[in-house]
Amino acid sequence: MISRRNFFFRTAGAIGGLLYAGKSAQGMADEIAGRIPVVVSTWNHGLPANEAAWSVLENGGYALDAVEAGVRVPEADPEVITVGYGGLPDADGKVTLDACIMDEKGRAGSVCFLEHIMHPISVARMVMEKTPHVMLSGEGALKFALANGFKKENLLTLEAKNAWKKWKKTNVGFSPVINIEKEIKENHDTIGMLALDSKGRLCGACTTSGMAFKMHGRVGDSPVIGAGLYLDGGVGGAVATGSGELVMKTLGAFLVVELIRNGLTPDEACREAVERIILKIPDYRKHQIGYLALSSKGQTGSFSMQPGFEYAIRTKWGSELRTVASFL
Ligand code: SD4
Repeated sequence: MISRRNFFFRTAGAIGGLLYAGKSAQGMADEIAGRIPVVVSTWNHGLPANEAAWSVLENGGYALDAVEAGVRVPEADPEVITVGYGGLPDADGKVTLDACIMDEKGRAGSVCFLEHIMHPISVARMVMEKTPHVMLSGEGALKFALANGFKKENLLTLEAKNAWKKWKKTNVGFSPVINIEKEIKENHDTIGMLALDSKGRLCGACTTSGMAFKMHGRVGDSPVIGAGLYLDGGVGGAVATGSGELVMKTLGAFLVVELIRNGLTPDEACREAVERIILKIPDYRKHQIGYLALSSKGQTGSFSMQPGFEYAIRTKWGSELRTVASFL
């Protein structure tokens, strides 16, 4: 059983980190009051992504355009080895991508198991805007993308191919352990982004190449509405990163948003959703899970299973990378 006391003790240390360190009480007050545009995204690759989103938001633009522009940055960056171009391949050496997007009206679009397209998020948006469906997969998603002007590209970089060859030789099989502080240096992972624009419209996006060396055909939480991303324009939004199987089994992002609806703060809601995994899934210690939430009032919150998770935030006061409290 989890001791609630111990649980809250462990989380308390990072709550200070969620404030605008040295910035101003005004900054925090405005964030809570929702008087400002704000964009948040997972991991340190969220910093440049947020800048692209911010250039839309600061000019009074639409949060949906902001999140799409934002996550396209790591999608196109070969140095980011878990999103889009340069992403690590699956066990068969294929780069297969998952992405989804949601707007303030509750519309959603998604693609999964998509190959050869550098910007799956833009295909997901097109699924949302141009089809009667929510999700397209594999060959069908590729066909739809090509029919709509997207280019077929090789997304497997030499570095990613070499990493895959090395993995094949070690024959260690699939390992879900990722991004745990002090164990893995590169803190690059799925990007989930939430933005609230100056008109109060809340939108979100999530895009990934998924777990490295996954079974061919495996789809994670990231393109699943309610798992990797969920939002209700009048309540709040949430994104997930980490072991998708655990997030899917507890419908993590939906859970976070429903908890906010029921009165929890975004921090509390993210904690509770991690705790749900701890209570339900016996081998939770082998996994990293990070939740990030933004309420429709502009309040942010986050919590993770393992230490090492961080998120980027951009407001008119500038850009910041925040360390997140963890259960372990
Ligand atoms: C997945 N959730 O495919 C993604 C991977 C991820 O941090 O977010 N890693 O399961």
